[in-house]
Amino acid sequence: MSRNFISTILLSIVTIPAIAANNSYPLTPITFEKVQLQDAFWLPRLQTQAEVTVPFSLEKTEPAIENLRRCGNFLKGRGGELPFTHRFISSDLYKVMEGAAYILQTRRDPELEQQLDEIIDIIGEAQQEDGYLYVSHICKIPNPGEMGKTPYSFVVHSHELYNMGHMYEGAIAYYRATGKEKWLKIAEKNAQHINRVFFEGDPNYNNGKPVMQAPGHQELELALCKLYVVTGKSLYLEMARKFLDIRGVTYRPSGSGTMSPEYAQQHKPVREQERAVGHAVRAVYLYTGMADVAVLSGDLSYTNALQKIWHNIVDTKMHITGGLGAVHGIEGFGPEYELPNLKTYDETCAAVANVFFNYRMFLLYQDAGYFDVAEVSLFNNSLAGVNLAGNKFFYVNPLETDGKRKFNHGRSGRSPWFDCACCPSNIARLMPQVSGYMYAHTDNDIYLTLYAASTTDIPLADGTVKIRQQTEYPFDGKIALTLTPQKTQTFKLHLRIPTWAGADRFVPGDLYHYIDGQKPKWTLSVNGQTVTTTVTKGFAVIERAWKAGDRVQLDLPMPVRYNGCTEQVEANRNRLAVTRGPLVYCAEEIDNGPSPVQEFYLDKISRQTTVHTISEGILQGIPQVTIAASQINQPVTQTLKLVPYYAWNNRGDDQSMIVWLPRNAQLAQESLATNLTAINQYGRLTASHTWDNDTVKALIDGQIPRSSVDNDIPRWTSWPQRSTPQQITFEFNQPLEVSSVMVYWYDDEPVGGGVRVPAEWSIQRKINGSWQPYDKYITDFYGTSKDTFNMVRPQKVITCEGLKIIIKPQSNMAVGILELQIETQ
Ligand code: FUB
Ligand code: ZN
Repeated sequence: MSRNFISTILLSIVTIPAIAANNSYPLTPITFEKVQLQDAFWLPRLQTQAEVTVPFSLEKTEPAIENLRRCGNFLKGRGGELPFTHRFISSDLYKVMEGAAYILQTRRDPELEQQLDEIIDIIGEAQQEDGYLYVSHICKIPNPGEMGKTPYSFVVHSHELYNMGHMYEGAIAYYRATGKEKWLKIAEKNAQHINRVFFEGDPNYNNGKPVMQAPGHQELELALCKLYVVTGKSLYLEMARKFLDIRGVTYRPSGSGTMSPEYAQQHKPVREQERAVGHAVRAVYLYTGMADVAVLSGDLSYTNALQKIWHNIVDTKMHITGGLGAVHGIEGFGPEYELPNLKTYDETCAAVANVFFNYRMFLLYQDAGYFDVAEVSLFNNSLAGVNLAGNKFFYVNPLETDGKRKFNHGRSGRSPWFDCACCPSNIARLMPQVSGYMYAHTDNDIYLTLYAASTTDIPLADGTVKIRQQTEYPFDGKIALTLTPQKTQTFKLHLRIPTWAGADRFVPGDLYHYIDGQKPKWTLSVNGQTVTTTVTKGFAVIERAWKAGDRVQLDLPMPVRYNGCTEQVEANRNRLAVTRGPLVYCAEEIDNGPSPVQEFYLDKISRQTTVHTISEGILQGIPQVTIAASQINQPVTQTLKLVPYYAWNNRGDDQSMIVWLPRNAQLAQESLATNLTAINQYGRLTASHTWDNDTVKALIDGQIPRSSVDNDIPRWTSWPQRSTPQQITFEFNQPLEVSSVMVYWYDDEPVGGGVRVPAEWSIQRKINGSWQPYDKYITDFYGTSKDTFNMVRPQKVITCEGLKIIIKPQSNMAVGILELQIETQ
C-alpha cells in the first residue's frame, strides 16, 4: 500500500463522526435513473440488458416461478405437483426481477410491468399467513437434505434467509419503480415474521424459542438495511444489526469444508474479524451489510474490522481483475497470496459483491481508493461474467485457459444458464445500476467517479448544477465537462484520479505494481486555463465560483502498462500482465493462433505498443493492444494482440487465453506442458455393461461431443439393458487428488433411440480400499442436462484411489455417456 493511501485512510477515520450525526452515508449518490447516458460503452450494454439479458433471464427462471406456483397451489389446497427440490432457485428469480424493476425505473414498459405483477401474485400466494415463504418446507417435500427437516432447523445451509434478502431487494426496486406496494408488503410481512421467530420466539417455530442464529448465507443483513431506508421502520435496521451481532457468537459450526466456522464467517464475532475467509460471496455480502449497518445506525465499531479485511483482500487475496474467492473447494478465499490463474474460481457473484462493498466504502470514506477497486472489479471480472450478446455467462472466471479445460461448470466457455444460477441473475441486477456509480454529492461538493458520457442534475444546497460529460472512457481518458449551475455558485468539484493513472500501480493494494517506469501526467483545465491542484483522497479538487457554461477538461493518459506481481504469488512469478486505463488485457488464440497463447513470452518489454480500434465483428469499437513478444521456436520477435479481459470468449469457446504472460521461454514451455497435459491418468476403466457396438474407452478418448446426440464420435451405452442400474468404475494407477468430475450424457431421443439422460446418478470414491460417498460440494448438482458437461465437485479435494459413477436410468430406458472428465489437482 502506498503511503498516500494509508494516510488518506487515516484521514478518513478522522472524518467519520459526521456519519453518526445524520446516520446516512456522507456522500449521496445520484441514483441511476437520474443519469442520462449518451455513451458508447454502457448505453449499448444497457440496451442489451433490457432487450436480451432480462427477458432471457426471466424465461430461464420460469422453473422458479413454477415452484412458487406449486407452493401457492399447495397452500390454497388446489393440489397438483409438489415443487422440485432446490434451496434457492427463487432467489435467482427475485434478482432477475430486481434487474427488471431497475429497467422499469428508467423507462415505461407496461408489458414487463404486467409480467412482474403476475409473478408477484404468484409470490404472494406462496407466502404463508404468518409471513413464512420457503417453498420446500411449506410443501413438506420429501428429503429436504441441506434445507433441514423443518423450517429454520439448518439455518447454516438452508438459504431460507438468503432467499428472503433477495426478495426484499426485488420488492424495494419494484416499489421504487412503480409505487405499487403489494410486493413490498409481502417482504415486510416476512421480515416481521423473521423477527418474531429469530429474536422473540414464535410458538410455531423452534419450540417457541428464539432461533437466534445468523444466516448461513449473508444477504438478509444488507436487504434489511434497504427495507429500513425505504420504509423508515427502525425494526428492520435493528434486525440487521442483531444478525450481525450474533454472527459467530450464538452459533459456530465446528466441522470442516462447508461446515467449518470460517466458511460462512462464523469463526469470530464480526467486529473481531480481520481477514477475508471462507465463501467469498457470503463474506463480501457480509462486509457490505456491515458498512450499511455502521452508517445507518451510526455505530462505527464495525468499520475497524472492515478496514482490516479490506486490506487483507487488496494486499493478498484479489486478482488483478478484481476477482475474489480464488479457491474452488469452498468457492472462497484461500490463504494469503493463493491466486492461481488457470485454476482460479473467482465467481462472478464475488466480483459483483466486490463492487457493492467497495462502493459503500467509498461513500463512507469519500476515498477514491475504494472506488478504484470497485471500478477494476466492475470493468474486468464482473463484465467478463456475461458475453457481449447478453445471453451467456461465466460462473468461474479464470485468468488463463488452454481452451480445453471445462472450468465453467462443465464448459470451456460461457454457459446459457446454470442449475445454480446466482451469477447470471447478479449480472441482471448489477448492470442497470451502473450509471448510479457515476456521480455523488454533499451539500457543497460534487464527486465525479465513474466517467461516462452522460448528463445529470446535482442538487446542492445553493441550487442545482447541471453537468454534461463527454468522454470515451474507459477506452480514452479525456473527459470534458460543461457545468451549468442555476446561478453563479461556489462549490467543490472532485474529479477522481484513479490509481491506475498514477506512476506506481494499477489498483490499490500491495499485490500489483507497474514495472515499466512510465510516469504519465494527467492534466486539468478550467475554461482552457491549466489548473494545478493537489490530489486529496484520490480526487483532484477545484473550488471556485462556478458559472453557467464553465468547461472543465481532465486528461488521464492511457498508455499501455506492464504490471508485475508481488513475488509471494507463486502463479505470477516472472510474469507480466498488460493493462490500459482501468482495463486488464489478455491474449486470445483467435488473434494470435494457431498455436496456444501460452507459447508467447515477454523477455523484453518493448515500449512500442500500438492501440487500434477493432473495426468489425462482435468486438467492433474495442481498442486492441499490440505488443512485441517472443514465441517458442520462433527465431524472430512476434507481435501479440491483446483484447480487454471483459471481452474474451466472445469468438468461440475452445480458444486458449492468458492474462499473466511468462517472461522467459522456459516458463512458457512449462505452462504449455502443464496446460496441455492430458488430465486423464485414469488407470483401469470398466462398466457394468457395454453394448457390443460401443466402448467404455469412449469416455476418455478426449473427443468433445457437439451435442448429446452426437452420433459421429464413439460412446458408451448400456443398450439394450433398459431400466437396469449401471456403474462405471475407475481404478487409478496411483491415488489422485480429484477436484471435479464432469459427465457428458448421451441421449438419442431426437433420433428416436432408447437411450436417455439418467433419472439420477451419484459418485463414490475409493479411499483406503473402500468405496465411500463422494461428498459433493453443497451447491453442486448431479446434473442430467443435455448438450453440456455436468460438473460435480467434491466438498474439498481428497486423494482417492478410484471413482465409481452410479447411474439409475429412466424407466424403460438405457443410459449412455459420450465423454467423462476427471479434473485433478
Ligand atoms: O449459495 C448461493 C449461491 O450459490 C452462492 O452465493 C454461490 O457461491 C453459489 O454457491
Ligand atoms: Zn454466483
